[in-house]
Amino acid sequence: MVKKINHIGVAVNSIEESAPLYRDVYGMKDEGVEVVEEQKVKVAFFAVGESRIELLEPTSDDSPVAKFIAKNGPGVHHIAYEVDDVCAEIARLKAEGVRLIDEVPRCGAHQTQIAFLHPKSSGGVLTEMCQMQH
Ligand code: CMX
Repeated sequence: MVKKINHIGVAVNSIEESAPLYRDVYGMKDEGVEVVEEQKVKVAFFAVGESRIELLEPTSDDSPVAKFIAKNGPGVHHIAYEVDDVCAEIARLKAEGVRLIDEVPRCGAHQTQIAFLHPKSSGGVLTEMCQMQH
């Protein structure tokens, strides 16, 4: 079952241009930048209590985030829920009839294992299940 909101993903054109709002104006702790090659994004995390805002900058024109920005402009892109066992959770959700984007978890930022649910079967919200590596 889901434990908490691990992060909220926000699509941006440029982390460099967007970071000052989160770091300097909102005063959130900057947890650094990482490139997630597999997802074709550069990400920056800003801590908010136990959760984070994840800024997502596309690293190529065929990145899912580039497609999202082209269609909607920058803005909230997904919600990520933390789970103890992502494989068990997606098996459970599949059995509940939820449509999965990732049938097998893949590597996310900060050494996480992640799997996305399709927004068409999660109330129009792109949803990520995320397992921390311990
Ligand atoms: N939130 C809500 N709905 C979304 C969405 C989003 N982020 N992205 C797409 N959609 C909707 C579209 O609006 C569209 O709806 P309509 O048919 O009603 O217009 C539908 O989903 C299909 O969207 P599309 O623009 O045609 O795009 P694709 O089907 O090619 O891809 C998706 C959509 C969700 C399958 C794809 O973006 C995906 O696989 N995402 C998961 C991976 C990802 O987003 N990685 C980046 C973040 C990585 C990280 O956090 O590390």
